[in-house]
Amino acid sequence: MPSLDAAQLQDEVLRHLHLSLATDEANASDRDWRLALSLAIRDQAVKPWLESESRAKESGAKRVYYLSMEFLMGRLIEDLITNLRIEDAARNAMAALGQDYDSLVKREPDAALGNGGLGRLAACFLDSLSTLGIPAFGYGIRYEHGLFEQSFEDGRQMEEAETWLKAGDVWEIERPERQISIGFGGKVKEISGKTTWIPAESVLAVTHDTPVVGWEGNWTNTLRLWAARPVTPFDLDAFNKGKYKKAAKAEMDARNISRVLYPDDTTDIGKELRLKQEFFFTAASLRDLLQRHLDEGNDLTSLPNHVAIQLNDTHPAVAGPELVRLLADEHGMAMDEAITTARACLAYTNHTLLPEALERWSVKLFGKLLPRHLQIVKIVEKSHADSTGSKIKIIEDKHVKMGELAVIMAHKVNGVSALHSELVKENLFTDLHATYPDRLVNQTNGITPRRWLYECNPQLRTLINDTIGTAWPADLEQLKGLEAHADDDAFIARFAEAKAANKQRMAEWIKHRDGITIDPAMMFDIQIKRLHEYKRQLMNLLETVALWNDISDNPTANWTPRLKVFGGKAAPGYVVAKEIIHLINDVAVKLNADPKTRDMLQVLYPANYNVTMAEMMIPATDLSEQISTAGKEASGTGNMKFALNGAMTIGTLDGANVEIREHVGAENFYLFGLTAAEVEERRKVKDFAQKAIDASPRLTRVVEQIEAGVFSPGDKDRYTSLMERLRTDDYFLVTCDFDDYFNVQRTVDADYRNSRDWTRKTILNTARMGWFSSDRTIAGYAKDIWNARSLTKG
Ligand code: 26V
Repeated sequence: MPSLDAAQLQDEVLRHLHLSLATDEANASDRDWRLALSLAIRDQAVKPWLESESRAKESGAKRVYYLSMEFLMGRLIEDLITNLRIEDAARNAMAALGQDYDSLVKREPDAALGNGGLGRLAACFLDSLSTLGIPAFGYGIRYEHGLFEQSFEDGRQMEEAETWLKAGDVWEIERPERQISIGFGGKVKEISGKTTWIPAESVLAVTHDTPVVGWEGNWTNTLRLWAARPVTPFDLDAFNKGKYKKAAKAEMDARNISRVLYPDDTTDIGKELRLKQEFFFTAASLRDLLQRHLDEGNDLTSLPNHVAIQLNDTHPAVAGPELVRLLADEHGMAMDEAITTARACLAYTNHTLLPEALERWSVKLFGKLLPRHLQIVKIVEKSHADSTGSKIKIIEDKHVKMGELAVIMAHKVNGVSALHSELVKENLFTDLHATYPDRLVNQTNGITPRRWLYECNPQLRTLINDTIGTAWPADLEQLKGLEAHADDDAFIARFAEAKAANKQRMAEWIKHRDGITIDPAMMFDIQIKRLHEYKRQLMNLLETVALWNDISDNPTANWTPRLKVFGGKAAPGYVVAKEIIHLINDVAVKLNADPKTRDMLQVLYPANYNVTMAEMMIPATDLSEQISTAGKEASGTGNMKFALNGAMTIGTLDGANVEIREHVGAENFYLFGLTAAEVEERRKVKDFAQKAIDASPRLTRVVEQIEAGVFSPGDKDRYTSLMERLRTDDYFLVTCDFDDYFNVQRTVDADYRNSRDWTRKTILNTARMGWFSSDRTIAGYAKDIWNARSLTKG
């Protein structure tokens, strides 16, 4: 493990302040200090990084290539400091320089190159791959603009471009000499007996590398992001003729490919650019890894011994035909062998069953951008049909179905929780599962305990260290050792103190950020995640209004004071989700102003939820809301973060909730709602939603209040269509689960008042969540899917 003391680090920071940033102590800005510290820390990562790469090379071991459109990294500074174990040195060095370490660290912008769970999972996986010492690259796109910034105007969501690169990314190493030309469009020709794709246009993919340091700095992998640049900087001839726009057009078109992360792809506009993004980073990554394989003196037949390519959803599924094309057309391998070789390298993870999120490209667009790939898709489809007799098509209704393509081109396909993987087999790829019975498997998601406990919850970290020692961050099952203390009064008191301190920290943060006062003595009931109907933020809100009604009717009863917290962004084109955001904000205004109830119930919706906000809120949570319609949330990973940090969960039998409940014990989990099978049955009942509303006086009252404009004074009809949808088209069964949810919430109220027993339950949650470390998940992938090994562990 690299080590350096505060004095050495102080010298390094000053050196960077002077030589890299050309300033001095008297003139340095906060940004200068942050960058100087970051550069000094990055330096510490370089030697182990280079050593890891050369060890990987010498060993000839298999490398894992994780292809993902999204990496939701958040801030990196604390991650590196923690993993390099130089926390004290960093803190003391900055103090000696008269700088406040905590406020400097907070100035780093989040790298928000992802939308939600899928992108954050990729980031946790990188952390675990390095911690486990498995040689790996994360491959993705260096978006100039990450996920949009959200603000609220009169309760409505507004979006603005995000600018994380404004002050430069201090962690990346740009390698301008390492660039790969990527083609689009054009024609396929036979040239001296060889099938050759001649693209009509090309762009360059330029390498940007970021070190990913594992726990204790024992191994460092690379996150390699591609930026799109023009082949020729600009058209000098056009420029000299005064045609400035024309002169710059090629550059703009090229740069647009890595300009912005797609916040959704529900609309037709941008479809072509999205497909270009997918092919751009996939093709660059494949060429890069093939070159490495050949440079290391291997031949292509041995590719599957050295290369495991994981497709994070279907976004990089064009890797199938592209790898076949590279092997067959460019390296002369026979087509059948190319398909077999590619399949032995490729594996695919499915992250959703939602039909609107399953990628399909029109044959017209696909063939226009990737004419040779369309031919190869047809060859693959035919070879699949010939060898298996299967009738499943990749191309159907004039669309290329990327899910089917990925299953047929992969040797293993996994879902992300036990329940979801079963549903993938039963409902999504039913016929393909029958054809390839060993292909579909499960790897339940996990989270990195370094970021999601050690770093974000120093209070609890210290208590755990004091109780079971310090080896748990790399071996999370050791948390089991806390169980023995679950009945120990002194330990219970310290656990409760840690929670209280985290709630206090969150209260100060929101006061400072938004000027809002919240009371840390209330129960913090938190739902933070993307806004989507299936996640049912609306049900949570309806329950909030129902509770408000009950409190208003009987304000002197013995209520358990609650703070309801919402956080999350809606896709800019997702109208219903945006109406729900508006309604949450409208309800917040009304309830928070009600003198009769506001000491018992308050609603908070801080704008612009991101990884950093999650790190603040999760440790402060008493109750975690995981209330999706059963069968719809593939896994969830937020659910794991909350339970690990000692929150109780109220949730449905969905995604990884099922396994969380099994691990923490049914008595330590608030379960409600229909099961996935019951959901399917209920949908068949005529007018099920209206019937459920009619059967529930509480729900009826709430819906009628919203319809009457109680929360939108002066604009009575604001939520008419939202409520109409609830009554007649409640696809996610908010109405059917409402009463059960409301009632279980009252059990939560009662239990929370018995604070000793409540804390005991939350301790058992933390103690029993060790299995949900992403180290366990990655070890599972390595064994069952990649056949990859660790170079640091025996
Ligand atoms: C994408 C889209 C795009 C079009 C509009 C509707 C829609 C709905 C959902 C999605 C999700 C795409 C895939 C995804 O992010 N899945 C999430 O993956 C997490 C990591 O495996 C998992 O924990 C979440 O349950 C799952 O939703």
